Amino acid sequence: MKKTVDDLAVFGGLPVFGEPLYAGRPNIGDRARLLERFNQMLDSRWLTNDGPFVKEFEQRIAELVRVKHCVAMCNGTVALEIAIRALGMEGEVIVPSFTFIATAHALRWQGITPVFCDIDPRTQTLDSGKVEEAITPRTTGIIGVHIWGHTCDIDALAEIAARRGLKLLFDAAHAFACSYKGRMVGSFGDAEVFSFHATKFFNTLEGGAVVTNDDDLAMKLRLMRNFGFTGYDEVSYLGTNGKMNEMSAAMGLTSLESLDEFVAVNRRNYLRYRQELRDVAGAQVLTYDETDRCNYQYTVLELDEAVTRVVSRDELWRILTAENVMARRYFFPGCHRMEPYRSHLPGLRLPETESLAERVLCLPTGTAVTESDIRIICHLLKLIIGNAAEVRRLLDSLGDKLCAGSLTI
Ligand code: T4K
Repeated sequence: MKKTVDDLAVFGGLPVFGEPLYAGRPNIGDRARLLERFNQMLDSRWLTNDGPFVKEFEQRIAELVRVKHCVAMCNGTVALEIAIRALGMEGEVIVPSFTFIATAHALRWQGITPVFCDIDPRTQTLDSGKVEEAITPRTTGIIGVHIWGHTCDIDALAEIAARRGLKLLFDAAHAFACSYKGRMVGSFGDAEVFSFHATKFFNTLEGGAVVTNDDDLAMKLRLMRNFGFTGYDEVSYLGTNGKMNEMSAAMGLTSLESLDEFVAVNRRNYLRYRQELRDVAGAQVLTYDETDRCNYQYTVLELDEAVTRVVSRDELWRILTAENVMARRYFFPGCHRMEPYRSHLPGLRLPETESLAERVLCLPTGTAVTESDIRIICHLLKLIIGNAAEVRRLLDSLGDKLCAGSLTI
């Protein structure tokens, strides 16, 4: 454990971890069971296109989230694109800017304009009052994002969508195995989209899914996922290749068997971070509402301005990175401040999004992170934040070197 701020790697000390400790290290289930499934797949010579593992995976996911249809896809981004197209969205669609860039790109990729809307600082998801203000005659839909697994104000968005005749899609990339008012995420709006990317707490290597209770929509999704084929020589729709392969489904089925364990480890890590940081003024671990199901996939540190005025979030991030603590600045700087959107929207200000994007850091969690790792990370955070003025003085004496050479990130 480091005793003084002079020991920090950024000021010349040795990094506290010998190897990078990543946020987003994949959780891996029973290896023997996974390899058994891989062998089964190779023996059967059925590698993709609605294979037996994909079918079983879809059925298991549908059961788990209590929804009629699950259509597995090659990743969450393509799942979003196909869902958007199958729902007939066009013109303008309202989305938060505080999200992964894929939410906006999935629209723009299809010539649809993402209309960025600010968030409610309490939920960090779409502010329903501002959604209403953003509706124009060109608006055809709303995409809410359940950020960090915190669900949107689903009731308010559903009411607006119904009253204004808009499609409602949820980007539930962060919210697999979470619930809203006791009902599993997956059955809200016209459809919801999951991501099962390697960095998600539940992964299929790469993968995603659209879930819905709408029979016609599910049929369309299935056709669009496979080039629009309705028979060997017949194409009835404009489609693409969004298929999940058997290896991903095998990984998914194996991950499902360890789902409870992954959630339990994430929860343990989250509680440990909260416990260790409970007395740190100016830095809170974002809390989860335990009356609903959560996956605790992200442990998010939120800094007050009282801290960031002295040591900015970015400086803290650089100091941690020098220690091999690879925290992430999700979702900085906000989609509206990234290309191609920034150039088209030079005057757009989203105060809540911009403030939050500069105050949060996602800390390493998951099964690759031990309780001892968390104690060390929290000790570092306490050392830095508790001695912010001294850290500031040393940073100033470094000048541009913090961003130079090996410290450039
Ligand atoms: N909507 C939302 C709200 C999303 O958050 C996402 C994805 C999507 C839609 C789209 O879903 P997908 O098309 O991705 O299924 C990551 C992920 O690529 C992305 O899936 C995720 N959200 C986003 C929040 O984070 P990066 O750029 O941080 O990922 P990457 O590959 O740099 O990995 C992060 C760190 O994790 C690495 O530095 C090291 C570690 N890592 C990563 C991989 C892939 C490992 O240790 N092992 C690995 O295999 O975007």
